[in-house]
Amino acid sequence: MSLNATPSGERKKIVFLGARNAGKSSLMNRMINQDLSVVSPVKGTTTDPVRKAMELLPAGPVVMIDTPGLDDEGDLGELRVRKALSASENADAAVFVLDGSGEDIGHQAELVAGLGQKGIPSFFAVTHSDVIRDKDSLRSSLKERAGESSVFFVSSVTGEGVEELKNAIGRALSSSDDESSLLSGLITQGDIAVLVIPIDKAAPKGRLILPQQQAIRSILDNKGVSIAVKETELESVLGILGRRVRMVITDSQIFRFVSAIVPDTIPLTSFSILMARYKGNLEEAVRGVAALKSFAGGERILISEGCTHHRQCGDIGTEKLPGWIRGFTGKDFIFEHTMGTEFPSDLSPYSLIIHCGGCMLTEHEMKTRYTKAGESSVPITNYGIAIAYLTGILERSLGLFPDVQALLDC
Ligand SMILES: Nc1nc2c(ncn2[C@@H]2O[C@H](COP(=O)(O)OP(=O)(O)OP(=O)(O)O)[C@@H](O)[C@H]2O)c(=O)[nH]1
Ligand SMILES: [Mg+2]
Repeated sequence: MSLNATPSGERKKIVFLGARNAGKSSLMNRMINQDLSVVSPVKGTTTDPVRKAMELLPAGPVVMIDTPGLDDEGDLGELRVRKALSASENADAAVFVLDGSGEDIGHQAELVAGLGQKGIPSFFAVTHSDVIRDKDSLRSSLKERAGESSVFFVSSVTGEGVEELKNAIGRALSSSDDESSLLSGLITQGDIAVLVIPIDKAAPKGRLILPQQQAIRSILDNKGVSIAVKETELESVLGILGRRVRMVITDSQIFRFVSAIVPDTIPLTSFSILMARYKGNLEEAVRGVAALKSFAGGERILISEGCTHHRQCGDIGTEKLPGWIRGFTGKDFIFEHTMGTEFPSDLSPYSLIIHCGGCMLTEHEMKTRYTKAGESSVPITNYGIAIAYLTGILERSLGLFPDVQALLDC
């Protein structure tokens, strides 16, 4: 990812869903003004989700996702349908694409029934409007499933209705945007935040990682002062600034080292804890980590990362966390790992899920994963909270959030 690009986790996802040949790819191509997805009269042309990042005003950065048809058949077809459904699970808006020139609009609408009830803005795009004769009867047959305002007659040939649909999606996504950021409510004008950023061999060459960038940006947005140091410079900076420092934010992996340097009078937290709060799952993650206390040994623990990176020697997910857990509990466990968009559909074999901070996933995607864990009654936590817990400083690192800190006594 380039430094100027919007992180994928900050892009709202718009997914196009419908039967094969409904015109999903044609419509997405028309909306992005580009022949990106292959279009053909053959059913099942799109076999994998196709993504296109763009700016959609007034919502801002979005990613459009074309998907395979939901009525695909056979073993491969089933796999494709699963991919389309998984793209829809993580979407922030859904466009249900129906071929208005086909006889079976009711059946097509049936295919997407239920997918729109996830509390995300949904739109019915009736394609082929250039050849539809009786729009009124189609509109009334869709009325029961969709409000009048969310049905759009579009033509990917003439462009009819496409701008209107784009504007409606842009408006719906912008109104669901709450403008919050990593440090919202924690920093006010003039506050000094010291960020402790280790530059070790795990640090990417020549740049900062996303939670660090987002913290700096959020401090600037809130008119605060951000001072970034390596752990080796922390003591001298605190010596100069003293109690004028509003808070110290550190990388979780050097939590214990940093905690020994930062006086108790200065609140200390981590990028992971801020990220969990931002993504709306801090409380659950704090509750989830406590499960470790009750393990007998031999339990299955899933360690899941939202991004895909090259595994290094001493990798946090595959090596460090399992090592710390064994050390803390004195017991051994079965550790399993997933990366990127892959996440098990059946969570029942697991006794605990430890997820990364999820900076590459949207808030919606993270919430979906937390919801799935909750539905399967599997405790879930995140890397930073697990590390803080295993190193005995979770209570201190939650000092900025007394309500959540109180959960530790439960
Ligand atoms: N006249 C007309 N033809 C269209 C329109 N939209 C799509 N088509 C045609 O319908 C056929 C199917 O379009 P696609 O965009 O490939 O449909 P799809 O839903 O992506 O299909 P799969 O990838 O197979 O699931 C192609 O021959 C398109 O040219 C439209 O608005 N008007
Ligand atoms: Mg297609």
